[in-house]
Amino acid sequence: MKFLQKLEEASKKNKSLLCVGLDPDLSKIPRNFRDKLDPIFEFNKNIINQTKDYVCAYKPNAAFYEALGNPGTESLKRTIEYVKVFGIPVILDAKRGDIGNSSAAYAKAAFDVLRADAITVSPYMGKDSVQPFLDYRDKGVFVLCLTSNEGSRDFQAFMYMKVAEAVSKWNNNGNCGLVVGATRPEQLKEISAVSGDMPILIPGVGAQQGDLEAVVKNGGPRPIINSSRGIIYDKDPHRAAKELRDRINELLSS
Ligand code: OMP
Repeated sequence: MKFLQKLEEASKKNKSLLCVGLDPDLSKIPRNFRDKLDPIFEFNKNIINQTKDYVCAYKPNAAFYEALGNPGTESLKRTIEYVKVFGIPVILDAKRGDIGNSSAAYAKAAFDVLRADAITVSPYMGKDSVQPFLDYRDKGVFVLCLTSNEGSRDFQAFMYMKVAEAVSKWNNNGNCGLVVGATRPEQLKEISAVSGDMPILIPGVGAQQGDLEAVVKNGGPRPIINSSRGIIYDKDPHRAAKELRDRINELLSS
């Protein structure tokens, strides 16, 4: 099934625009998981079991798994396979992008080996660095447009509209999306005005204190609103995900 179709089905079924970020940190996960054979997978599995009825997607950030070496990669693979059981799409947050030949290998790793449904990529090296990902027509490709961190003012501030317009043109297979931080609601409005019906992945609510109300208002027709630490480290992830899903829906209808 195509990424976008899978996203829409999960979104419809769970009445949700919420994406939960699976960014597990061994030093922060509860003690009872640390004694298990695969602590990261067991922690994720518990989060998935508690939140799977309230999300439209999951977004594991590759850094947290790669930092653990081969066992981390195995935990990531198992996590992706586990999410698949519920028909929910997985966006691998890897922010890749290199010369075409190397990007092709990154795309193979994400889509053929890890079997993610979508990936985040950087546009900095230009279209040929993103093309190998776009060639996987059934997979989603989220291009960084304006990120949530302070440093996005260094370079991205001068070119985010150029990125949004370029990616709209690269979208021949209908599999592109953009990434815009929830901490940049005014720019999100400008971006969604030119990005048509491309989905916009919006991280930065919760721990980074992005403006949820403005994000829902300015996020275009297909916002995907991500929270990672705000959900996974809550003492009750089930309640945290449900509350955030419901709050988004409330804002949508107000
Ligand atoms: P929390 O701040 O814990 O909700 O995590 C946010 C997640 O989204 C992390 O995995 C970040 O790496 C990622 N992210 C941002 O925080 N800001 C961005 O602009 C883009 C991303 C991303 O591409 O997902």
